[in-house]
Amino acid sequence: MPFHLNANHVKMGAIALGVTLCALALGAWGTPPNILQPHGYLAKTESNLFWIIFGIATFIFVVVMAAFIYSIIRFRARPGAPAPRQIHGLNWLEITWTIIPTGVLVAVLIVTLYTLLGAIQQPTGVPTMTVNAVGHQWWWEFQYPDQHFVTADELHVPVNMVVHVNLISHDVIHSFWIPDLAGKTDVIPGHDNTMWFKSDTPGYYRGECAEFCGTQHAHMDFEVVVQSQADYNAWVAGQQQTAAKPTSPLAIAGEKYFASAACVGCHVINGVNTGNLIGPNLTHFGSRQLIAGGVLDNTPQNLALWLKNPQAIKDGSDMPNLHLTQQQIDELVAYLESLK
Ligand code: HEC
Ligand SMILES: [Cu+2]
Repeated sequence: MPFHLNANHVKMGAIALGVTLCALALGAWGTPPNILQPHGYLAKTESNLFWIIFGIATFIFVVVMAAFIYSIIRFRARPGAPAPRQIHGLNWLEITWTIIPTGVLVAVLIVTLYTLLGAIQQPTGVPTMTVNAVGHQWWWEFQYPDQHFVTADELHVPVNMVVHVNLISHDVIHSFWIPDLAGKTDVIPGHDNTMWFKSDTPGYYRGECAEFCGTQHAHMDFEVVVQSQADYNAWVAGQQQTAAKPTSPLAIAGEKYFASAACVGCHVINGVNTGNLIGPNLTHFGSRQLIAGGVLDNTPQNLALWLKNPQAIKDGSDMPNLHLTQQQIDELVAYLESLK
């Protein structure tokens, strides 16, 4: 039976187009990190490239679909109509539809090369700083080699600064990605990569590991905090301090317990113990937003859950269930949350 275009086909086409447009609109909206809402030099350059290629692709899609729909309607089979003219082997047509796609691909190649080789080169005359981002299964450590301190889960940088990031892996291949600020770069054991970014608006930007690195890969997030130079300086000065001495009796008991328990075998709190151990440095734990790579937000309730049994929260994590009593948990929560 010959195909007849009817009102239902048109409706189905309209619905498909509507769903596609809604999905695109949703993708460009909301709070999750979003490459279409760039807040930094690199991310903007990269999203410009995306829009150019998307524009070219959309144009081609519309032209091809229009020709397609036109021919379906114009040349639809009618009872008794003669067979359409056969055009197989028509040279000018073959040549045209070889040349046009070649031209399109060359245009895409040129804008891509321009972006790769030119636009994303580091701008000159802008102040720079260096941090080391160390990927661990499954959390990020941030070392500030020039300011001499170490933190985790949270990377603070001043606005409008070119930040060089040395990417170091402690175990397997990870990938460092701050969608709002820059594209991803692999973090490979034994092969130290680097990347850089520059942000232009203060704010919080979610970063994530973008290379599957084990069961808790999805809980390997971090937060980039872009601050004014003055706020950043104040934060650095705070991080350079040794841990605050606890004042409440509960927190004092927590410090005592921390120093005497297994915790010191894996975690450092500057002023309590030393080293560069296998878990996050907790000196200023109370000032951070995330617990253990974003598996939980940092609240006293969530910290209590984490300490009760890390394995129930983040199965496979290197922090074992230490079978703490409720009293020990309350003390540790009071102490750790006081470490601003
Ligand atoms: C065997 C090593 C080990 C021991 C012992 C250990 N931890 Fe951990 N801890 C870790 C690791 C590894 C992580 C990061 C886990 C992850 O995100 O996957 C962690 C995460 C944490 C975090 C979240 C830190 C952050 O910045 O997100 C806190 C708080 C914490 N541990 C407290 C403690 C306390 C208190 C003790 C002692 C009662 C303790 N840990 C004992 C290895 C250990
Ligand atoms: Cu990872």
